[in-house]
Amino acid sequence: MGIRVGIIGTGLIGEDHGRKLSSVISGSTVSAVTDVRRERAEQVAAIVGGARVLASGHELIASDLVDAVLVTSIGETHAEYVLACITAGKPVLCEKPLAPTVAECERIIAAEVAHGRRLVIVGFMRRYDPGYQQVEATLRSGAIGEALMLHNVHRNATVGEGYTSTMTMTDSMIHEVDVSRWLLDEEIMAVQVIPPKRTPKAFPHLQDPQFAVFTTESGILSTVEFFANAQYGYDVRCELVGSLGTAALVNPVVASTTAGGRASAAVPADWRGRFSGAYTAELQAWIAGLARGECVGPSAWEGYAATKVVEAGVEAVVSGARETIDYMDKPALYR
Ligand code: NAD
Ligand code: ISE
Repeated sequence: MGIRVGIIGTGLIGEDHGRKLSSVISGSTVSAVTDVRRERAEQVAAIVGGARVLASGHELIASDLVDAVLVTSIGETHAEYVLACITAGKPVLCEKPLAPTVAECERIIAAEVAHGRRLVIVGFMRRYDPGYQQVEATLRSGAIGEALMLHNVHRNATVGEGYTSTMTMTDSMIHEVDVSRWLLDEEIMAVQVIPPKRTPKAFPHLQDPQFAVFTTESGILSTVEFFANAQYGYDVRCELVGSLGTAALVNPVVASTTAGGRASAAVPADWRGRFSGAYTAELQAWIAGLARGECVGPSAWEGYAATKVVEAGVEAVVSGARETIDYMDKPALYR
C-alpha cells in the first residue's frame, strides 16, 4: 500500500500526478480525492482506482485514509490547505505557487517553523529535469567558468481567455524565477519587465509576449522571453553563459520523421509532454523521502522567495520600472 496520498484539486495536473502516483511511482497509492467540482473528483477517482471521493479539502486532510497530501487546486486556495496540513502534522506537496501573496507564504513559514519540522514541499519540477540538471552540474564542475548571464525562453502554444498580463509572472515565469535561483544559487534582487510588440494572436487584454530581466545578488542577469500564444507548441529553452563557455538545454526529441526531402521532430503540445519525466522524478523523490521519514523537495522557503520575486514582477509589469526586492532573514529550519 505504501504512502497513501490524498489529492485536493483534480484538474489537469491533479489528474496527471494522480495517474503517476497510482501506477508509475513505487511506494504510493491515491487513497482519497476531492474537488469543488465533485463530478471531476469522481472521474479522477475512477482513473486512479480505489480512491474515496471526500466532500472537502479539510475533510481529506483530517482523514485517517490519508498519510500525505497533494495540493493541486487553484493557487488562491493553496495557503489555506497547506496551513491545515501543517496543523494536522501531515506532509504536503503543494503545486506552484506556494501561495500567490508574500503575506500567505510568510504565514506558512511561521507555521512550519513553529511546528519545528519540515512538512511542505513546492512543485518546482524543473529542478528534476535531466536537461536542467546537466546545465547545473556543468556550472558546478567549473567547465564554463563563472556564471554571467542566463537566457530563458518559455513559450506556451495558447492560453485561455482568463489568462491575464500579470499571470505571465504568477503562473508561468515563476518557473524561471525558481530555475534562476536554483541554478545560480543566488537570490534575485531586482526585476524589470519590458513589453515587446504584441502578437495579434492574443486576446486584447493580454500583453503577449513579455520580456523580463532578473538581477541576482552578484549582478548576474537572467532574461526571460515569455510567449503565451506562440501557436506552434510548448517550448522551453535555457542557455547559461559563463566566463569560459556556455551550457544549454537540448530539448528532448523522442523520435524524428524523415520523408519527402524533410526531417522533422514533434514539438510537445504542453507542459505534460515536455516535463513528464521531471514530474515523475519529483513525485518519486517525495514518496521515497516520506518512506524514510524525510521531507525531500524544494522547501517553503523556496516557495516564499519565488513569490517575493513574482510580487515584484507583477509591480514591474504595471510600473515598467526596475523593482527591487528585500527578503526576511532565512529561518534556521531552511538553512
Ligand atoms: P485546473 O483548473 O485544471 O485545476 C484546478 C482544480 O482545482 C479544478 O478542478 C478546480 O475545480 C479545483 N478547485 C478550485 N477551487 C478548489 C477548492 N477550494 N478546493 C478544491 N478544489 C478546488 O488547473 P491546473 O492546470 O491543474 O493547475 C492547478 C495548480 O497546479 C495551479 O496552482 C497551477 O499553477 C499548478 N500547475 C503547475 C504546473 C507545473 O508545471 N508545475 C503545471 C500546471 C499547473
Ligand atoms: C502552467 O501553469 C505551468 O506551470 C507550466 O509548467 C507552465 O509552462 C505554463 O506556462 C503555466 O501556465
